[in-house]
Amino acid sequence: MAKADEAEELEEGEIPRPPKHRLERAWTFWYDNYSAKSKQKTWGSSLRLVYTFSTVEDFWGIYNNVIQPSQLANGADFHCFKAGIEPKWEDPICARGGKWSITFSKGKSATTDTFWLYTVLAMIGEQFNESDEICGAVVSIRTRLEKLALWTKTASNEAAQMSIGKQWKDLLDYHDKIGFIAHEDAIRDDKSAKNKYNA
Ligand code: MGP
Repeated sequence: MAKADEAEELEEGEIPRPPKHRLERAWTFWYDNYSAKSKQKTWGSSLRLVYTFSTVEDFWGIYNNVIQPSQLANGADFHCFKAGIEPKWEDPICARGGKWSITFSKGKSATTDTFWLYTVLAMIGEQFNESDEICGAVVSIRTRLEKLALWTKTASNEAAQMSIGKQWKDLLDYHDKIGFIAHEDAIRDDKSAKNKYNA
């Protein structure tokens, strides 16, 4: 739950600003652009840190001033991760983790945008029972589809992953099957990696 900051000390004649509401922890938005990616030698070299926020007001400030994910160019990824965690398999906190994914065909942009917002609000509001297991979320815009992924920390912890997968579906009111792929399987088998869990 967000806590209001202590009232700031005012200079004479200064108008008090309402206190900001602190989140449990800081979060970072990242952006990656696939068109640049195809030209790059190393995956991730077009990944950019956009903004770190730790209050409710700063979250809405950035959210209301960036375009909706569905408006991003094909090939773009937009990420919201706990501050200090990079949205990469190589990050030490992500390395033994994996991701739950939901994929839409194009034309469901309103759903993608709503699901992205609800997912981010659930993360930053610490709504997940296993909130320590959450690394962050990614929305990916591709030519024919749009994808949402929720990255978690410990792929081997089946109970935690199943709890997160089911809770994610509940909060989005999403009823189709979703799958969890461990990053180590994605690294080994690339696009043919099998789901470790289904919810
Ligand atoms: P992906 O996770 O299958 O992305 O990665 P997506 O968006 O489902 O697929 P896309 O083709 O539509 O972009 C695609 C490829 O990017 C992988 O096979 C890797 O080669 C590379 N890649 C993706 N991620 C998340 C990473 C990462 O974290 N680290 C490294 N080194 N490569 C990655």
